[in-house]
Amino acid sequence: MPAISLSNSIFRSFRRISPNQALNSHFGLKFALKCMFKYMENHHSNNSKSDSRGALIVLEGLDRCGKTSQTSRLVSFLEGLGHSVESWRFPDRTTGVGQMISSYLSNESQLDDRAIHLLFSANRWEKRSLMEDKLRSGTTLIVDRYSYSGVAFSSAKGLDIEWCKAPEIGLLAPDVVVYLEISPEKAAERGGYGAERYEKLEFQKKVAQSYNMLFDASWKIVDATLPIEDIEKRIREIVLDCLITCQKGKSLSQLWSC
Ligand code: Z5A
Ligand code: MG
Repeated sequence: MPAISLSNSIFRSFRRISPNQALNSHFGLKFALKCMFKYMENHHSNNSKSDSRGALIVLEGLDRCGKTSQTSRLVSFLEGLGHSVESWRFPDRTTGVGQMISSYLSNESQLDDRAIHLLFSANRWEKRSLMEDKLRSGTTLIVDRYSYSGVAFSSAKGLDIEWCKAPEIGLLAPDVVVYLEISPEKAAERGGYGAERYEKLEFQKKVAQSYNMLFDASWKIVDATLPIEDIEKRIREIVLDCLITCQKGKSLSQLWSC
């Protein structure tokens, strides 16, 4: 497909050139990418048999690793390229279930560990069909925390990891999980700890160990201690490659296959 070859050669050339050249060619590159995405989106809407779709991108990591900052930067970047994209986050505190979760996180209510785990999962299930509709209609979703947070935080409390995964089975599997890696100590130095239930150094250490048990082939590890702009650049590369694969018709799959 010509648009795919175009994109591949754009990325190859972009990797070969110096930062100054990249800066100078920034607008040309942006324009080329914009044309490519428009071509692929039009191709999709003109061909009802096409399996082209948006990508499901998840950002994960410890508290304060930079997920929310990078989510909004990435969404702006993709919007600027003319791509159809939405920013999502879990927990989604706007729903009835989300409000129960929010009250628990802010220590206004108490719940059994298993009950809150299932609420977090239900909060994802209530958005599942909308998520699938959006992806199939060509919209890319950038999701700030997902099932991995659910399993990592609950298993860090001592719940069995397989029990934690069970209610997530059948949710859509991300095309890429960007894991922003930072030590709990470094993350704590960024400040802002203390307001919510899980924001304690000792607990975050256990969460980090739990995350380590969840790595699979869909994960890309990014050093979250780099300057924000460097992380942003790395995430863009990962995500643009992934968008192309999804536009080519990669099929949707479900958790929890690994
Ligand atoms: N939870 C759960 O138990 N089960 C589940 O299923 C789910 C979640 C989905 C709420 O999450 C809690 O719910 C969470 C897990 C649990 N508890 N904890 N802990 P949340 O997503 O609502 O938490 P949050 O408060 O929005 O975000 P966060 O995770 O704490 O932070 P972040 O989004 O990763 O980071 P940030 O807000 O982008 O940045 C934090 C600060 O660092 C900020 O001042 C930035 O300017 C700074 N920053 C960011 N990047 C950098 C770099 N590269 N260098 C220096 N400084 C930086
Ligand atoms: Mg956040």
